[in-house]
Amino acid sequence: MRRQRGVALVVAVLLVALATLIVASLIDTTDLAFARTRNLMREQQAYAYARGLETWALDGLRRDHNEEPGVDSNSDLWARPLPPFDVPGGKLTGRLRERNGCFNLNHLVANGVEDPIARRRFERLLRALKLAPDLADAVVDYADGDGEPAPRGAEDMAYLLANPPRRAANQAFAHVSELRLVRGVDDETYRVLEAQVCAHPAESPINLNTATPAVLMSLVEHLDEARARQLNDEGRARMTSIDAFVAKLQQLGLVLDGGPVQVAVGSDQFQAEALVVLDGIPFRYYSRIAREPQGHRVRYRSRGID
Ligand SMILES: [Ca+2]
Ligand SMILES: [Ca+2]
Repeated sequence: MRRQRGVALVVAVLLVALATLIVASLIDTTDLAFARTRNLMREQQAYAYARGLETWALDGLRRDHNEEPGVDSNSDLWARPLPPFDVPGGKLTGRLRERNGCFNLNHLVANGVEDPIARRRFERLLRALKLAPDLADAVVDYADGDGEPAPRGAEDMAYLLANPPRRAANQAFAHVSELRLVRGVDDETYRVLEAQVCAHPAESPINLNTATPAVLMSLVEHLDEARARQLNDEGRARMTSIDAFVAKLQQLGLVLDGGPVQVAVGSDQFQAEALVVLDGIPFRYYSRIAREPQGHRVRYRSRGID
């Protein structure tokens, strides 16, 4: 009799435990569903704010272009970050950056064939970054139209033997991260290069006002880092013509290698960035904007990473 009462007690305790578990999981599911719905709503809201900021950025770029066409620098009005301001549910900040201060990888190959001026400049960039200049062979091979490897280069045969097997793209770079696929570009090389190169349309020039010291060194033979930093003026350089840059070089006894090709004092690639924080949840949005003869166009949008 005592044993039966003992079993009944254990069963009762187990039932109570089970019931508690079920109720707890029900509450948890409700909380989770509530959180999920709130997050979805906040995401929609954040996206709407980011699109608003994009419109602000496009408007600013249009006005800037009308005021002084063809000249852009980091001291322009559009380059000032938007101070944080309150919106229902949180805070919003934004900024606009130009993206022409880099070496455009797509200058290296024109109509499927290596461009000798861009090739020389790229080799100088590699030297300025303390990387092997013959890496240029593999980068050009990856993008040029033929299947003939340069002496230190690599085409399909080398890539098909790689693990995993792949092929040379034999076309323009779509994104800088494609460099990771090029033979000889290891993690460290990529990390160094990524900060100095871009993969814009081939006609997109290097902006001399925003070019980093390393990119300036790529354009001029014998330009050392100290003088490149002087020309860059800590990112605040503001020349209104290519001639002004050439004149500064002349004072230093230097010349712009290749002449005024693939360079400019204006930008045609921009990035609008929005950071929206709602209920403590951060949302980051990026819009790539191209300045084209017919106007400004959003090339692509991304969230989280640029
Ligand atoms: Ca090729
Ligand atoms: Ca080739």
